[in-house]
Amino acid sequence: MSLRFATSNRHKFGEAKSILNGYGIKIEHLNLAIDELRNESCARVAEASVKIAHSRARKPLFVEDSGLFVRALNGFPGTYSAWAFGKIGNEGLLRLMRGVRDRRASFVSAVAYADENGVNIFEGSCEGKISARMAGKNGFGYDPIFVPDDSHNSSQKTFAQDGALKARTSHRRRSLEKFANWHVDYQKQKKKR
Ligand code: ITT
Repeated sequence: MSLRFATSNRHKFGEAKSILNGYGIKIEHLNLAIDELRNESCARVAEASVKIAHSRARKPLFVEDSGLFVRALNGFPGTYSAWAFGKIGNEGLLRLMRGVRDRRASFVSAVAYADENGVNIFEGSCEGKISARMAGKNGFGYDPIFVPDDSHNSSQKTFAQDGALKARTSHRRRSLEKFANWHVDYQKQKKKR
């Protein structure tokens, strides 16, 4: 069984490949340029994107929309995370957070799958904090400034410092696990019909 993942982000693809592999789901990369909907919800953005992708590819596929929601910034950059990262990067976000005591933030991921039966959405999130400074070289995007809340992370490592911590606790891990469990079951039901 092989599934198509439409994304322009090779890091997302790599993470999804290794997570879904654990469920026996193989994925293929589909590079489709999709203009994203402007909306503050990752689920709504993913839903709109997967409809466009499915209408073009006409094959079962999924997309993932994600973002970093910083509480003291009223959820910014949220669904504009990729754009904001390109404009101000981690340095800029740390500047916006200078002197801010409430450092809580969450990463959110929404996976949207579409086939001839319609669209299904799976969400996952990871709570954490924005660090005081950048640390670590792994991962991508905001990983060097995000410290997940995790009882095994007493040394307050960022995602970029601890790839195993990210693989275990990330927003993407959680949304994809929900998707994988559903998909395995869905395939079984389909075969019975
Ligand atoms: P596609 O839409 O083509 O899949 P994209 O990178 O543009 O790729 P999004 O629109 O979903 O994806 O933007 C998500 C951005 O949020 C991403 O580019 C990063 O800046 C940030 N982000 C999401 N997940 C992240 C993670 O696990 N680690 C670090 N930053 C992340």
